[in-house]
Amino acid sequence: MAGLIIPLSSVTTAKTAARVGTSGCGAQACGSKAEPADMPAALWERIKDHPCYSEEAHHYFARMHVAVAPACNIQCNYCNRKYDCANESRPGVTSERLTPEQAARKVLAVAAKVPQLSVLGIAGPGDSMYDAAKTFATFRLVEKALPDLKFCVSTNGLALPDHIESLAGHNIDHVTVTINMVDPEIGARIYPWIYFRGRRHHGVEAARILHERQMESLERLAEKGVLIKVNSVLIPGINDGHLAEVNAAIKARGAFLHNVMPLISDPAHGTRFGLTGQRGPSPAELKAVQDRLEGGANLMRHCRQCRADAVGMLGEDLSQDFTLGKIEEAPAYDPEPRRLYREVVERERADRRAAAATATAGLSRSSRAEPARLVAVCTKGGGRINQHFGHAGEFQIYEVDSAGVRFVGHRKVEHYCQGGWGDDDSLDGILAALAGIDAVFVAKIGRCPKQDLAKAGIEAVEGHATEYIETALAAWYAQRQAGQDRGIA
Ligand code: CLF
Ligand code: SF4
Repeated sequence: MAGLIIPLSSVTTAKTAARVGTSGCGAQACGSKAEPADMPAALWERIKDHPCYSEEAHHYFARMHVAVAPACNIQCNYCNRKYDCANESRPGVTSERLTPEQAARKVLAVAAKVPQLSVLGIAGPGDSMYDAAKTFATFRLVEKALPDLKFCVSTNGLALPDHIESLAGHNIDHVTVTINMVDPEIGARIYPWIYFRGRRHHGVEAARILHERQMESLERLAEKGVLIKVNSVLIPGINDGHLAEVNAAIKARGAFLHNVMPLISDPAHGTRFGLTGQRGPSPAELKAVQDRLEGGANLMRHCRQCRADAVGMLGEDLSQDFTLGKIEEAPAYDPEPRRLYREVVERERADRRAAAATATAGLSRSSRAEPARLVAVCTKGGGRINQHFGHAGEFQIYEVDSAGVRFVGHRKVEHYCQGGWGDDDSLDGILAALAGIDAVFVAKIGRCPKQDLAKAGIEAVEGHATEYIETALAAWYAQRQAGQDRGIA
């Protein structure tokens, strides 16, 4: 465990190494770029430290899930829960199931080592509300020791209407409901069955019951003032053309955020979709659907589709460092590092916002319209370019044009650097993941991968190490605009 402590200085010098459900727990508007000026102060207070509800917060704060809810009351064609898997990073996977008491111990152990921790979520590996007794017992134990932690649950919504009062009573302010359809005919292609009121229902009838319970959940949560996020799994050919209707329906019922996630489909996972060849969307297809939804319910674009026992920053997975065998019986917890960390972050994010505003203001002044560019960034957190190319387990993707710099997603990759040397197989995968990208911003990169990127038409940009992402990207884009203005780009 020694060496796991993530230092406060990570915010400015980037020492956080980074890599990271039920249907997942797992914006350009609130989810992605919201700032205090975009909303009432009281609302900002509720989301500003939540790494899923605020895109800005995900550069600074961590969440953890405890896998106390193994049972589920529906079957999704994209789900196959695994309980002993350390290698897969996707919803429904966990290394071990916990009792509420074990979970509370684990939360204390993580809080003692990870000052970024701000949220405890229960996201399976089954359904947090079907297994509601374990979910609530866990929160009861944790709230005594860590009263400043935000609580979050993720659910398919079928059992949710039965627990609305209890959620409010436990101060659970953030609820995610996975809603993939509002048309039961489409639902029947996603859900083979549900278990409701003591019996199984199949096909369209099952999907209709689920739909009605999900809509009732949204309406009643909204009445209580709970912040609702809706997750939708984008399934090409099944609901890709339907998600605009879902977006409109959830917005009408008070959802705060809509998170459209790509279907993860692989025969090796043993899911029905994986075994029958249903493919997931490409990054470009995902972005196209998300772009089409702009203007409706606020979009979240930074979801990492976490494991049911995920620990750390969203792009990071420390879960294997906090298995039961590695944590103490009674972890010692000092709240001071987390308090100090939040102070540092408040200063840092204000500085970053000011720097970004200045940098992007210059972009709109160019007389020539340079086309929008897609840029990949290597970052370990803090909103800075602070990671070597070879160490990246994911790239954060930004779109830059004369209107500014916008976060649009992330792409996971295998590390290029494998203990001191570069891996050509990984590089092939990285180049495929970077399809459509114009430039990669890195803290450092070796000569060989730089040349290979150049051959693929991707510029590796090294000159902005440790700078804020927005500042660096705006400067790079402004240079291209200047070239356009001089007729040389
Ligand atoms: Fe967990 Fe979900 Fe709460 Fe976040 S995750 S229960 S809202 S604390 Fe976040 Fe993970 Fe995406 Fe979920 S990145 S899968 S959206
Ligand atoms: Fe799996 Fe149940 Fe979540 Fe569907 S709702 S993804 S079946 S755990």
